[in-house]
Amino acid sequence: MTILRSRRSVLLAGAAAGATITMPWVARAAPEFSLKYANNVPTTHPLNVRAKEAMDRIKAQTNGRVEIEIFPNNQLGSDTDMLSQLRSGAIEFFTLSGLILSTLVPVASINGIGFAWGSYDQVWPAMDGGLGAYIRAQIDKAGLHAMEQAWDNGFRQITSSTRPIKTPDDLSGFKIRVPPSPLWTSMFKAFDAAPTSINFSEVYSALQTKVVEGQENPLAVIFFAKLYEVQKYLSQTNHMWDGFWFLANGKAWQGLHADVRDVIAKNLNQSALDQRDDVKKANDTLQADLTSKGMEFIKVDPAPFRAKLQAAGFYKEWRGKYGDDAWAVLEKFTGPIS
Ligand code: X2X
Repeated sequence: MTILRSRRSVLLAGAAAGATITMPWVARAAPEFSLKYANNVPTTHPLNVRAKEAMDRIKAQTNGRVEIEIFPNNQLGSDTDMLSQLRSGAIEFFTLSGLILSTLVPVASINGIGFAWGSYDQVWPAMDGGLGAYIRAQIDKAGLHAMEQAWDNGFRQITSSTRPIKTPDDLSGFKIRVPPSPLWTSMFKAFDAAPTSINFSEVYSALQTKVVEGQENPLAVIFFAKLYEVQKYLSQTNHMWDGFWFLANGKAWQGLHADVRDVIAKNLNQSALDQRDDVKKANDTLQADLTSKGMEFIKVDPAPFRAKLQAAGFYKEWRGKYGDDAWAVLEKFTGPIS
């Protein structure tokens, strides 16, 4: 007589014997947690390459209990749309620049202060240290949760289809696209430019149809989003460093088991570090790549740009908006800004 033992009794017997039971005849159960993650960069960008690795490791390390589906390249809408989806819980995860997040969490744009950073040697001790912790605490208060390690967007460069930008005066009246963020608009108004807030999902077409003359982004975004097809000049201003916070809907995050949260955070943070290395390595070759695509690189002296911001009262204005406490945390890592 065949004794049909229940799946549970087989599992218990196996567990008791210290065996790991694999029952190929049992179809894999649906994941306990099916989650959604959205972002705004092309699938070829290092952010998506490393995020995919993280999701694969999370699925494997949870034995299939957790599956996080990636919706890259603005598939779910603009940054503004996706932030609303994250806040409502329609998606559980979203990577977003702190400067755009600042429409909800004002201090989240502080790392984007113009010409604040000399190099990555200053950026990561700040973002992985006291400045990142300060910002993340404010993000938590807004009902979201930011993973400990920010991902790298990069040092931003100004591009143009009409004329090379060599000095601050070249920005006078320049029709430049900026992401939807008060800090970005403020900075380019301080240069007497004509900034227009446009979500990244619309940037290529806005440049192609000449709605704007230029935009500003790190080399990796310019390359992987193929902006070289609609831009001619690239001025190496390094006017801002910007990153991506890997954000979770706060209620959804707390609704996960603690062991699941630990696996997700560990793997996302590891991929953030891997992605930072990718961007750093890519920056060593992207100038040649973009030049081969027809872009003309212009070396720029940052000093007159920084002086113009100071003369326009930009630093004083934003120190007042963030408050002395936040500004002190920033200057602990950047040195005096004024
Ligand atoms: O919108 C941009 O320019 C981008 C892609 O760099 C950000 O997400 C801030």
